[in-house]
Amino acid sequence: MIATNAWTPRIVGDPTDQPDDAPADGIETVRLLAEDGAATGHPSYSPLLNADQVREAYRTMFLARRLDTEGTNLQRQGQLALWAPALGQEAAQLGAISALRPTDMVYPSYRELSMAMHRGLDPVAVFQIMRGISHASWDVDAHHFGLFSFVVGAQTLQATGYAMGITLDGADEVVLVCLGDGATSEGMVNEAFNYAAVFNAPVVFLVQNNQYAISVPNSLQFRGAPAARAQGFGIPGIRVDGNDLLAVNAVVAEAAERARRGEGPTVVEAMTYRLGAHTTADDPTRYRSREEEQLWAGRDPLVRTERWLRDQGTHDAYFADLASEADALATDVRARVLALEPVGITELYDHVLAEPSPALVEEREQVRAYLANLEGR
Ligand SMILES: Cc1ncc(C[n+]2csc(CCOP(=O)(O)OP(=O)(O)O)c2C)c(N)n1
Repeated sequence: MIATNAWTPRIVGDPTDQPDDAPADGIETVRLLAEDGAATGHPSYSPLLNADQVREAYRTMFLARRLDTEGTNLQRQGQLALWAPALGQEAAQLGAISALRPTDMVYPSYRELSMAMHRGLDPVAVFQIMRGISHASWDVDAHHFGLFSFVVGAQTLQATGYAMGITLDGADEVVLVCLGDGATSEGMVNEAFNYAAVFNAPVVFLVQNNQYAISVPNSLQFRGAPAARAQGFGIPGIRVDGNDLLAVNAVVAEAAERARRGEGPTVVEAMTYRLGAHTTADDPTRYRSREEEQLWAGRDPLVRTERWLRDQGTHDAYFADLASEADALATDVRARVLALEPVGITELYDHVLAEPSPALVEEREQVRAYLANLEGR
């Protein structure tokens, strides 16, 4: 256990309730659900979601996972250029976004299909990106949900700038930004942490620590974990069990409320595991063991949440209906994805900037001329 100081105002929990393979740096992993889904007590945090709210979050997690499988299948069938599965990270995502108000801004990375669905986006919008026919087609302002960021870490600067704007406007909003463990090595992320701290920006950095940046494990990524490193920037850092929906929700809710009160940013390190490949272009058997994958498959956040819901009296019928709903959704999304028409290459320039710059127009015209030249052959 680390000593508490001004930047770690956390009471360490019961060490017997820590994951067996918790990082050896002594930082507590906050949990409210044991691995068998049984509720555990915690000296500082209590569940904030009632059974109905957990059912609603679980529904989105379940539907997103079903579409995740469909995404991988469609890529394998040549219908998508790429798919980035989020299998195993659903509780970290839904726990966090359920802690916000609908008007709070979210900056996703590229794995947050479940968060997009929570914000009412048509999942086909995400499939369009992965089919390579759209940069992203949703209205960021209407959904308070930023575009996917494929430039690792760039979204943390955008989120911090947006949060600084909230302060200048005196608006009653906070920002949540998603990033991975690997992203914390990016210069941009370190700049964002520093700016957020110095300007007391109302932003919560949700680091989904799925333990790998493609094939690079945490042990080759950093010596100081994200929750610990935050303190060097003057930001509270807290680690939470990312497969525990209730704990992530409670920790992010506290961080969001701190931000809303004008007390600045927080780094939340949600410990989780990417059960699938990094993307469909990756083969995780090259860099991690079957035993490790099985250990984490046994910690599946959907199974854990389902157990809690069953303990609370949720009946079989709910789960059966949800499975049918998920299959119907997957069928519908698949059909609509297959019906998507390719866009012209030069149309891809239409949504880069609201007012196209001369350089952009010139590039588009060069591409147009090149394509016309090809047709003439
Ligand atoms: C600036 C930048 N550098 C490198 C890449 C290539 N790249 C794509 S994903 C990735 C790993 C990111 O790992 P992490 O931040 O842990 O997130 P995860 O994919 O595990 O969710 C890298 C290096 C990129 N897209 N952008």
